[in-house]
Amino acid sequence: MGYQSIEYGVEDHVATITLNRPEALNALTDDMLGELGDAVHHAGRDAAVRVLVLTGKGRGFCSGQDLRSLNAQPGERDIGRHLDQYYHPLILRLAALEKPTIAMVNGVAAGAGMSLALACDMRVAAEEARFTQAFVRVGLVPDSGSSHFLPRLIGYARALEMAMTGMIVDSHTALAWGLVNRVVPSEQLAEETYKLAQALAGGPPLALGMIKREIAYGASQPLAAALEREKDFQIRAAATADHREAVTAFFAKRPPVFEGR
Ligand code: LHQ
Repeated sequence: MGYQSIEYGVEDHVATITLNRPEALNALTDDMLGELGDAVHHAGRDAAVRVLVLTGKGRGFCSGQDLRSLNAQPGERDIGRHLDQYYHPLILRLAALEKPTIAMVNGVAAGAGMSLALACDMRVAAEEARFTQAFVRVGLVPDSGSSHFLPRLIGYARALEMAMTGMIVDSHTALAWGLVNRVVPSEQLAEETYKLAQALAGGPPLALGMIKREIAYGASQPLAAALEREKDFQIRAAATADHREAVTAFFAKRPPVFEGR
């Protein structure tokens, strides 16, 4: 699709976005952020895409905001505008995508690069993956959704320790803390990630979209409100052809084939 700083491809209903500035551990430039936002938008609109995988080329996943390009514009940088223009729409778009998203964390995820991984629904990490809320190490504070996602995933105390110290968390600690769904040797990273992606791509797309919204809502709402939301979505799910297909397939003792309707 003519991207310069990322790669985008779709295979077997799974779209993959690969951050492609390996020489800077895929640090995020304006161009890259623009392309990333466009690719996520595209994946959302493409009915052939049922799952999105986000990964990085080379030995890093993403080292966060490109500090060189920030440095190049001292005095005239408006971080608020920068966040409004690039990061916020991207993170909101990822979170609102009614399709499962998986961060395939091949290496270090730092600062806003870690936020990107957190904004995905699941994380599969290579043993070499590392996570750091690097913001504080450059005198900044968590942004791009880290303050929202991190305490929900690993709890207050660990989130605060990561955010306040900028400590580097290795993949096994990340797994123990619930920051990632699984850790695999790097040579198995793609295989394991796409196995999960294919399992999700074979699921009922409308229900998966609703599950994503339901869990996000339920995580922050009182029980009574969550019950109402579950009811609304269950009524919708029960009315889909995919639900009828699944029940028919169950009694026919065959795997269901879902069409997203
Ligand atoms: C980099 C970067 C990088 C440029 C490695 N930029 N080149 C902030 C402000 C405004 C608006 C929006 O949001 C934000 C949010 C943020 O993301 S703030 C946090 C920004 N990120 C960081 O502070 C992380 C900086 N990087 C590091 O601490 C280390 O590179 C980590 C821990 C990620 C990896 O360490 P190593 O594995 O030892 O690799 P390295 O440091 O040797 O880096 C390899 C190369 O990548 C190196 O370039 P060189 O030419 O010397 O080989 C680095 O300069 C470059 N690089 N991160 N963010």
